[in-house]
Amino acid sequence: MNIRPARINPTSMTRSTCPYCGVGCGVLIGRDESGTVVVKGDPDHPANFGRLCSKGTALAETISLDDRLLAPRINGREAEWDEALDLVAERFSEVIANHGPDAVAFYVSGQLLTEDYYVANKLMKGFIGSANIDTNSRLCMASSVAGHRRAFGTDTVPGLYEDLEEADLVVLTGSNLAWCHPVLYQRLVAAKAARPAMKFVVIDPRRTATCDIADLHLPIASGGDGALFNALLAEIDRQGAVDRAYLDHVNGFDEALSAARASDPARSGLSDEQIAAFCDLWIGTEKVVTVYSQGINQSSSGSDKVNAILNCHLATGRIGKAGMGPFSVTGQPNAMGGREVGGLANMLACHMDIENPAHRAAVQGFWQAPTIADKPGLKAVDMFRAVAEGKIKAIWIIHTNPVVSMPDADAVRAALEGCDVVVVSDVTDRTDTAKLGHVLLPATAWAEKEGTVTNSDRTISRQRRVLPAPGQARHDWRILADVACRMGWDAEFSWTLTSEVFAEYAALSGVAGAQGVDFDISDLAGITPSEYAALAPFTWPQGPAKKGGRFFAEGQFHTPDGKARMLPIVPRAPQSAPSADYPYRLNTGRTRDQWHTMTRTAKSARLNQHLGEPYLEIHPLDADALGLGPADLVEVTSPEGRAVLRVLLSDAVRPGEVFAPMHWTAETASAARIDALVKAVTDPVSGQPESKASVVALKRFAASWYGFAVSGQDEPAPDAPYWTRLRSSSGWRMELAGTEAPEDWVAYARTLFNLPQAEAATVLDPARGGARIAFHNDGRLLAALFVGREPIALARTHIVARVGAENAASVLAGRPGADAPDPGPTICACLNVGLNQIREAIETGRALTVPALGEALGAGTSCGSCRPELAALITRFRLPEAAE
Ligand SMILES: Nc1nc2c(c(=O)[nH]1)N[C@H]1C(S)=C(S)[C@@H](COP(=O)(O)OP(=O)(O)OC[C@H]3O[C@@H](n4cnc5c(=O)[nH]c(N)nc54)[C@H](O)[C@@H]3O)O[C@H]1N2
Ligand SMILES: Nc1nc2c(c(=O)[nH]1)N[C@H]1C(S)=C(S)[C@@H](COP(=O)(O)OP(=O)(O)OC[C@H]3O[C@@H](n4cnc5c(=O)[nH]c(N)nc54)[C@H](O)[C@@H]3O)O[C@H]1N2
Ligand code: SF4
Ligand SMILES: [Mo]
Repeated sequence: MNIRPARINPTSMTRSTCPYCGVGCGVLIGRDESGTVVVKGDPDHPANFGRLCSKGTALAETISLDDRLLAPRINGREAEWDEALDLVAERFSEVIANHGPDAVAFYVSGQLLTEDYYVANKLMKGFIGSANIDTNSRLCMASSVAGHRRAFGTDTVPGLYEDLEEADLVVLTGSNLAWCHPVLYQRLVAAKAARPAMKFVVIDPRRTATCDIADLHLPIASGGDGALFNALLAEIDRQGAVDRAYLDHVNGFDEALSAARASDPARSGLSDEQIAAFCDLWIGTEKVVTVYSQGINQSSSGSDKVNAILNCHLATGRIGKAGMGPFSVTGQPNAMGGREVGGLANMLACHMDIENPAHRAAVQGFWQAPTIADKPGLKAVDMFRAVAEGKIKAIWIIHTNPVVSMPDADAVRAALEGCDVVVVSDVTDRTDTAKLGHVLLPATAWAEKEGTVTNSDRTISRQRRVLPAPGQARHDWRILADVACRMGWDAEFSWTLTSEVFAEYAALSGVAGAQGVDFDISDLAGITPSEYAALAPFTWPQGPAKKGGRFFAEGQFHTPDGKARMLPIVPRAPQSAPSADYPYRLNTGRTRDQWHTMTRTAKSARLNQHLGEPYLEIHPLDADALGLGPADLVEVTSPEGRAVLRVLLSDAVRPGEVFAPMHWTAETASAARIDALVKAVTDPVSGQPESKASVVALKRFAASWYGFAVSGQDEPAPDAPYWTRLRSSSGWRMELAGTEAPEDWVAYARTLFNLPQAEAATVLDPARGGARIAFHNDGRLLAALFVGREPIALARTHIVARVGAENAASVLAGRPGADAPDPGPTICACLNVGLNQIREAIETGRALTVPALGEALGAGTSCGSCRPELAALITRFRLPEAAE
């Protein structure tokens, strides 16, 4: 292929890729005059054309070495690499020798770079000889992978991003694109502005920020998508919209149709009118793209839900053509690359099948491997169960935090506590998982490492290194290869450059292509280090058979007869049903400005200002029935575990359903690891857990005191039944609550802040249970604690800003002076615009549109991630008279 060199930017910025979501935005990294690292959107990258969201914009704030793991550790003490690597190799070899290769496992991540992933997969499947390598993509993309493979024969995403812009109708189901793929969402907003006739349907039990763009929002019952898409298929047939010519490329139409006709549309939880409106729009719009994400995948019927969607596109031939097709958006930056490379326990490298003897022989031959795994390994949930049962005796966890993100997370924690050998490769030791590692291996982080990633539309981009490896940190692939060499395979793991790993992988994909597999990038097999250094983004495949573009417009599926398969779908409800003991449905997911378990995004004070506390979104009617007020705390219990969260009243969720973010950890809150409550039930085909449909009981957490604290000191150690701890612009901020008030608040505060000697100013009101304490050094505020019997209603932004300032005692008034009104919780993270400011501008009629808010306050004018929230605030605060 023609390897276009990346254009050299005159300002000597380095081109790389954002390490967060699967949109895969290109970034430019450089330094300003003062030498500070700056990150901007790459105007030439085909995913984002210069745009970045709030998380991408804040990347430079997350690269500090605070909290970094900088040297290997063995049982808590620092060690040399040689000792740590020898130990890992010895312990793994020992377990394999005594108990067989299936007694060891790797649990890896869709955030690993392709080269890292390639080495991990090669070591486990070809040399250790087990397929016990699984990845957090099992929690994320496995149902899409299973659905694709069942329908297409391979795990192929047929379309491209521009299809979403060219479509006349975009259906988003189980996707909160505005928060989770913000730049793709912004591309859609721009497409709609250019072509107002374009329509959007959002299918989600909640009214999310994404609904801002929706012409139609369908608040589907949890798990109801199978019933809805079955209804659509039956209606496609009834209205005569089946593409008979395209059916020549498809098997299974009749069976799929009769199953669809037999299924009850009412199980979608939608009214006949809503279903009819949806079907008419979908059938009546040829150029339709159906985008889906975790509301589809994370379900005990996830793969069937995927196939129900694919059925509709196959029946109408709306696939692989401009502006048409099913489109699974990937979550992690390299979720797609990991699938390509064979990171899942049931796949081989380069989309080849572990069950296929010809594929196994091809891979083994190419690797010159002593063995090759011949049956699928354990999928994530089963893998940790096997750890708990002692069947897996050594596990290596790389680039993921399963003690927080796996369902039934307390059981995962217990499993690791009981495991003989736990090795963790991470960039920090401050994770709930690393706390349990016997051996910790320091990895280089984004901006220090190099390799490639594949985004949602099959675009492969380079991540480039701009910072030196700090301390002893090494690249993930290098650490894996170092261990492989020590296990006796030095010839096969002897690369010295990342580009050599990539070239080997590209060559192997040619072997796959020769087997008729879709994934072939063998044009790059001869890539040189300098070509690799200059590699510009390109879309796979890039092999002799096909270069870039879409798949399946003319059929040509990767099944034995070349035809796609439609599947008969019998919709199933989520496995747990609400009951008298656990009456509420617990839905979980993401917030706009945090990334998963917060180890990186929570380093940015700016990002921490958006929804900076673990919360439970609950309908006001349910809250009333439970006696829950607006800022109360609620105790959430499931058969698996418990959490205590802040109540967030909202009619965006339906009565009987509650929503909580997945981000909080034992590092950031006392009891808010939401996966401790999630039942570990999985889809029978994909093994993906049902992360969005557990059942819980709710009870007011009867706090007798509430507290808010700020500190400019070292990390505080809160001791309270409820606490949360986050970095702020001036140090730390904490929320606290308890059931028994300490006798001496000043002593409590001294311990909390580790300020045994500092001068204190206090306002104590024991009769009313109130205390306000400010520690200072010659009048300069060091830390402050506010407690009372009710939730603390104080201007938090103002108090955070006071840390380090003079006149410490004045903070005890708790409110800003008239000259400095409280901006309220941050909505626009880029320009730091708060809710109160926005509300004021709307209520006074000063700004009644999103662009007007931009003009008046700057809000929404930089990355644009907050625009859907601005629109929602306008609807909420707009006074009736102003609307006239
Ligand atoms: N800000 C931010 N962005 C991220 C991430 C992050 O951590 N933070 N993570 C990235 C990753 S790895 C992923 S996988 C993606 C996930 O991206 P999304 O899938 O868009 O995000 P989620 O919030 O997990 O879930 C999407 C929606 O599914 C809805 N839902 C729940 N049950 C159902 C159902 O039965 N049917 C339907 N139709 N909808 C349902 C939920 O209410 C939720 O709004 O985001 C990526 N982007
Ligand atoms: N209830 C519920 N649970 C969920 C979900 C949900 O929607 N609801 N979503 C699921 C989904 S879709 C996903 S993708 C998972 C995500 O869950 P995880 O993968 O567990 O979450 P992360 O916080 O992204 O973990 C990444 C880890 O890698 C570390 N790290 C960062 N950079 C590097 C590096 O370069 N090398 C190495 N070795 N380590 C590094 C980080 O510090 C962090 O500890 O959560 C899943 N869990
Ligand atoms: S949308 Fe945001 S998080 Fe996703 S890749 Fe782009 S900048 Fe990064
Ligand atoms: Mo994900």
